[in-house]
This record gives sequence, C-alpha cells and structure tokens, in this order.
Amino acid sequence: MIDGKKVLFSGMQATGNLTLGNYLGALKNWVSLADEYECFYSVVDLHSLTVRQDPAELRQRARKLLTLYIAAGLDPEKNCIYYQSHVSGHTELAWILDCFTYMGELNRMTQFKDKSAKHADNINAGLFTYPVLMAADILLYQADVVPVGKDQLQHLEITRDIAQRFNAIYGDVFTIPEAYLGKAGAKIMSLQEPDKKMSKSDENPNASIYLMDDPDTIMRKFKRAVTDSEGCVRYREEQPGISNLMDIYGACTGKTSEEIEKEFEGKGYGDFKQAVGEAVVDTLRPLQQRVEEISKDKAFLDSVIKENAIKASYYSNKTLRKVQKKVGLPEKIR
Ligand code: ATP
Ligand code: LTN
Repeated sequence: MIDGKKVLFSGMQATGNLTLGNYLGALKNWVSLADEYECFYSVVDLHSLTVRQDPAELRQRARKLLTLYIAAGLDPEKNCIYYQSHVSGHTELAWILDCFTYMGELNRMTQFKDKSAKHADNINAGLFTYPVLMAADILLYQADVVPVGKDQLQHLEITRDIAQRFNAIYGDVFTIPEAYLGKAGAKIMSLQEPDKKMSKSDENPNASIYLMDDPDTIMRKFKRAVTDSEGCVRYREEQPGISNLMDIYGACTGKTSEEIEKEFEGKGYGDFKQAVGEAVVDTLRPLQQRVEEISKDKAFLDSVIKENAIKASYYSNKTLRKVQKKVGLPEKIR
C-alpha cells in the first residue's frame, strides 16, 4: 500500500516497435488505473539485454517507449514511468532472489525454451534468469497487481513462488502479487495469420500495425489482411480474420460485435476493411501527434526520467534494505 492505495507494477521491453496489439491490449487500458492504484510502469531495458541489441537503437527505442507511455495518456505525475536500469535495486534484489530460485523451476519456463530455440547462438545466463529479474521488478515495489498478457502468467507464478518461499523463511517481507488480466477479447491477432497474436517481433511487417505507421500504410495493411471466403461480417470461430478485424474496429469505435454485424450486413469485405482502417487511423492520429510533441520537449522528458527514477528508487530502497537485513547482509555505515 502506498498512501492507502494498492500498488500496480508493469513493464514492457523496448524491443521492436509497439503494435496496435500492445496499445489496445495493454497501454490503452493502463490509463484508467491510476485513480485506483499507485502505478509503476517501467521500460525494462535490462531485460532487453538478454538478446543482442544495437546500443544506439536500444537507447532510442527505450526513449520512444517512454514517450509512448506518456502519449497514450499515462500522466507522469500520477504514474511512475521510468527506466529499469536507472534504479539499481532491480539488479540488487534479483541477485538475492537468484539464490532463492531453483534451476529446475527456471528450466520449466516456456519463454526460455522459445527464446533459446530462436536465439540458439546466444543462450546466455541472463535469458535463463530473466524471470528472476522480473520477480525483482514486481516484489521491489510490493506490488499487489500486475497487468500482463496470458503469455506472462508463468512468470508471475514463479514470482509468487519465490516470494512465498522467501516469506516462509524470513516472515512477511513481500506482498504476494496477483495477475491483472485485461478485458476478454483484448487479444489482437496477426493480420496475416489470424490464429497467431499480433507481435512486435513478427518478421512480416504486414502482420502488424505499428503505432507510428502512417495512414497509407495502415490502409494498405488492412486491405491485405487475411480473411476468408464466407463473404459476411460475422463474429464467429470459423472466421478468425474477420472476427479479429471486428475486435479492432470495436476497440477503436466502442461498438459491440452485434452493432458491427448490423452495420455491415449485405456489405462486402472491401467496405469493412476500409472502415476498420479509417477507425484505426483516427485512433492513432492523436497518439502520433502527442508523440511528436512530447519528443520535441527534451527538457520535459528528461525531468520525467529523472524525477520518476528518484521516486522509484525511494520505494524500491525501502524493500531492498529490509531484504538485505533479513538475509544477514551487514548494514552500511552512513
Ligand atoms: P514480443 O513480440 O517482443 O514478444 P509482444 O508484442 O508480444 O512482444 P510484449 O512486450 O510481450 O509484446 O507485451 C507487452 C504488453 O502488450 C503485454 O501486456 C502483452 O500482454 C500486451 N500484448 C502484446 N501483444 C498483444 C496482442 N496481440 N493483443 C493484446 N495485447 C498484447
Ligand atoms: N516479461 C514481460 C515484461 C516485464 C514485466 C515485468 C511485465 C518485465 N518485467 C514486470 C510485468 C511486470 C514481457 O515480456 N511482456
């Protein structure tokens, strides 16, 4: 609890360009949470190092992601938006938690298995202990809730296991966090393979709408989106491509699937795709404008980065000191 509010923590990696899936499934829904929770949103740049990065590109992407957080509507006065690497407590706690995590547990992580298959030439120790750094992120702020996608539930589960194990030995040190799953249907699928989720690491650029795509590109990608030969706009399992476009249209316009079915009754896929494209362009335009504006204000961004790192360090240090004391590390002479 901070000032009588429950604590919420989430993070995103600055790898790749954010997609419409990241926005509709995560960012957009985060905006309304600040009233109810004390929110920490980190750009988890240390996690990004688990796969090889171009240094200049990583720096640029991390700043872009932080800008996007703000442009999407996260008020940096109410939400603590910061770089993970600016708060040293994350790695300090991660080391201690490493000593309370078993190899067997980490070996079971499906993300580790997937990523090692994908980067077979660089299966580094950081990739293996990735979930422990994530546990440190969450536990450092005594987070009660963690909004994540389904793919991250296994990491949240190991976080809870580590916290419970630690608490069982040393008393109630950590809050046990709960997953906060967004609204159902918020999973946006690939425009090219509608049975796969839209993902920023997809190699086919036509599969995803990137948040910074220009209107022509957006319209073209929707025109090429994979559908089916049914010829009707209906929300059902046999039509995953159309259902996905309906989800996107609904998320951008607030219309329900029944309303959308009615609106496009007797109309062809061409008309429907045109409407979806326009709705997405209208949704992203203000976001893109805000990104432009905020990016130009270097002093503002720098002060957000600085102030929020100080705020995050303050809360994280409280937990870290407690943990260090519990495990028997000698107190610093101040
Ligand atoms: P990568 O391709 O690098 O694994 P990603 O695009 O899958 O990345 P993450 O960085 O894993 O995205 O996730 C960031 C946040 O966006 C998470 O909360 C996740 O649940 C959400 N998210 C990612 N993709 C989608 C999607 N297609 N639909 C809805 N939400 C999504
Ligand atoms: N692993 C997450 C990103 C992440 C995270 C976190 C999410 C790192 N630390 C802490 C929630 C809480 C991902 O790949 N989406």
